[in-house]
Amino acid sequence: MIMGAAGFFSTVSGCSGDDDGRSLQDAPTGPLILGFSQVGSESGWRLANTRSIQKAAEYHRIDLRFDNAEGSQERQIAAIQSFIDARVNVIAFSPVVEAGWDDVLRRARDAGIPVVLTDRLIETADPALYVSSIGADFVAEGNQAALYLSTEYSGTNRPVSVVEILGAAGSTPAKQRAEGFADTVGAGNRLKVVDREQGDWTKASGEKAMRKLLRRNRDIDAVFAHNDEMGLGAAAVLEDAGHEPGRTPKIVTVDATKAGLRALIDGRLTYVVECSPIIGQLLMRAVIDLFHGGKIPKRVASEIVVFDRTSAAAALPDRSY
Ligand code: GYE
Repeated sequence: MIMGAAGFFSTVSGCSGDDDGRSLQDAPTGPLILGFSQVGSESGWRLANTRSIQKAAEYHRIDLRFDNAEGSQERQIAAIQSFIDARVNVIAFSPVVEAGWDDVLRRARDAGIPVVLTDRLIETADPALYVSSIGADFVAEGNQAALYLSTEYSGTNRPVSVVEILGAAGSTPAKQRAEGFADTVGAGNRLKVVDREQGDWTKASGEKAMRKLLRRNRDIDAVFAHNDEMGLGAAAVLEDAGHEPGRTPKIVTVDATKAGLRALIDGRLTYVVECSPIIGQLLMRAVIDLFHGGKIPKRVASEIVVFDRTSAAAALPDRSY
């Protein structure tokens, strides 16, 4: 178990590197040069993730070449190629979507540059294209959201109508939170996801999605929004429509940003599942170990933390994001 800056992360077996876990790469003489391609600036979570990576690189005196793709896969691929051309020592990135990375990652491998995935995953037939992935268990986050609602309605003997606002299409958190939520809903006989609408992680997309869901559905007992921003957008629309968001309907979100926890304390959200963005130290640890003989776990996953109104009030003063 590794203690990250904002919680515990556990490693999964299958260390990269040769048998005794010796260094995969010969250590460079000067500072390590890390090329990092970030998804964008779409949410409070993402801004905290960027700050965590930049602060950790500075702390460890790693030369960080940082590119913000502002949501474009094409720009992420171009940034990774530029890191290859600049012959950085190591590349890391959070893939905006799962598909379409094999070609550029093969070029990184051909150039002898190891790649670390952060936050999200890629679809590939060749998992050797990256040495490690550091991020949250998004399926478990979806499980946890549905488990909360299932428990809340355990005394109800009627079907409970849930609507879902999805994160950006094709991204690991959107796919896996939906998968985890559906698995737990399907395991019971009370909750029913009666409708879904596509969002893109922003508050505006949550507002737009909730307006459409309200037009299509008369009775909504609960909303599951894949992140705080979309949940807050949904709450604003519900409030304008005369509902009491957080109570009728209940609203469950993921991330646990300060804005999310404040809304939880105010009663406008009902339950929040944490997904820690503070992975900078873990990334730099992996980068340093890659060149200085440490063992590189193939997977480092964060533990699940959940918040209700009481625990949010206790946690908020010390929140770093
Ligand atoms: O939930 C959302 C951000 O990849 C886990 O992306 C991250 C997600 C997070 O925009 O707020």
